[in-house]
This record gives sequence, structure tokens and C-alpha cells, in this order.
Amino acid sequence: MQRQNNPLGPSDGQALLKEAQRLLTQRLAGSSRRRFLRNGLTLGGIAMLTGCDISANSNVEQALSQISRFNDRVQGWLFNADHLAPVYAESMITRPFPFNAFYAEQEAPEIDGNDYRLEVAGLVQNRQPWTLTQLHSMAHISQVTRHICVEGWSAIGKWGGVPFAAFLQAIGADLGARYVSFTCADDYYTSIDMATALHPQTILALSYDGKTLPRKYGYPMKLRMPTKLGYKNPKHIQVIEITNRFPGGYWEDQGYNWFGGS
Ligand SMILES: Nc1nc2c(c(=O)[nH]1)N[C@H]1C(S)=C(S)[C@@H](COP(=O)(O)O)O[C@H]1N2
Ligand SMILES: [Mo]
Repeated sequence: MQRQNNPLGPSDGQALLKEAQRLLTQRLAGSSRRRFLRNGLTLGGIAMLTGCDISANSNVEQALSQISRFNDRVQGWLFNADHLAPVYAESMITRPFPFNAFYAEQEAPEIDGNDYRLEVAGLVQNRQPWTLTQLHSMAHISQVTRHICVEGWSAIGKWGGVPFAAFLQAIGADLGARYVSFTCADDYYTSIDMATALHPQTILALSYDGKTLPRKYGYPMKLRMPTKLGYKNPKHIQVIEITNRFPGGYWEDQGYNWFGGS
């Protein structure tokens, strides 16, 4: 994945404001449920809500990041825990399923499943690390869903694993905490809101297309969420932490929207 170009190159203030408004309407235009926001929120209104003086040129970047934080909250409010992402027939699976990471496929981490332990940290009752055998002994589900990458592609795949809500219960996670953060075996990290963590289609995926999750797709496990964009779905997970401190993410800290709903 290429690093996103800074959309705020040198340019005149009015053009920047226009661009900010365009990005904002684009983000809010995701579904008809959100349409009222598109009609109801002006850039001036957003400036008031975020407490930023957008008319000052130097503040545009700060304002955009405030807008993004505000947008996280809006998406959080609009997220419906009962609303399911579409599922597809197995015949619709994209073959071959694309690989993506911030490096080339041959550089994907090589992990020995026998030595592997999934670490659990933060606001949990049981910090005991997990072996793969223990994870495999939990009840599994599988689903065929669409993965959407912000780089402009999407693909349908089949993932199987442990419903993440059941895993969170098993570790005695504080389900009232705000965030679940993931540290991966490469240098990747990301984090999600608790409502998405508990969503019935969020799974700790150990298999792809009925077989052990291949190295390129995140062996030994990834978090699969059809309700979130690709970059929110961490592969090669090593540590799961329950926290109230905002953890950010690899792409999110470079400007991608944190909520990242799809
Ligand atoms: N550990 C790790 N997880 C990651 C990434 C990464 O570089 N490292 N890239 C993300 C992005 S941007 C995408 S689109 C998907 C790609 O997953 P795939 O290889 O299964 O298609 O993984 C996401 N999770
Ligand atoms: Mo992506």
C-alpha cells in the first residue's frame, strides 16, 4: 500500500476549504441513513462543532484531523450492532484472493505455530497467553464476505474462526472498555471500537477458504470484520489489548480515518 499523499499541498485557502468539504461529504455519503448529515452539516457547522477556526489557513490540517475525530464519533453513533454486512455464495469467492500489506508478499512474517502464543493485555481478567490448539478448541463459524481496501479494490473471501465476542468473554475482557488494540508480528498495529469488536460477524479468523490461514493472509490469525475497511483488519496478530487509551493504528496515524467503517 502506498502512503497517502498529503492532500494539503501548498494551495490557496479557499481551495483547501472546498477540498475539506468535499472529503467530508464523501465520507458521510456512505449510506442513505447518513444522508441527513450531508444535508444538515455545513463546513461552518463542523468548524463550530470541532472548535476550530477553519478560516485560518494554517489550521486547515488541524481542522481536518478534528473533522476526522468528529467523523469517528458520528460513525460510532451510527454503527448498528444488529446490522449485518452482506454475505455471498461460495461461487462468488474471488480467486486468487489479493494479497496486500505495506511490504511485498515474500516479506510476510514466518511464524512457527508450535511456538506461537497469542498475548492478552490490558483490562482483562485472564492474561494467560493462548496456544493455537486452545483457540482451535473453541466453537468456530465461517462466513463469505467482501473485503474492501481503500486502495480501490475489493474481493470476496471465506474466513473461518472464533467469534471475537466469545473470545473476549473467555478472557474476561472489560466489555465496557472503549478500544481493542492489536499488535502484529510485522510492524503493523490497529485498533477498533468495542461495539465492532462485539459485532456477530467479527471473527478471530484461523482459516481461509476452509484451510489453515496462509502466511500471506495473516497466519496464524487475523481479525476479520466485514463491517470495516481492509486496513482495520489486522493480520499476524500477536497481542490483543483492551484499553480506554486511544491506540491509533499504522495507517490511521498517517491520516486514515480511525473508525474506518465499510
Ligand atoms: N499485519 C498486517 N495486517 C494488515 C496489513 C499489513 O500490512 N500488516 N495491511 C492491511 C490492509 S491495508 C489490507 S487491504 C489487508 C489485506 O489483507 P489480505 O492480504 O488478506 O488481502 O490487510 C490489512 N491488515
Ligand atoms: Mo488496504
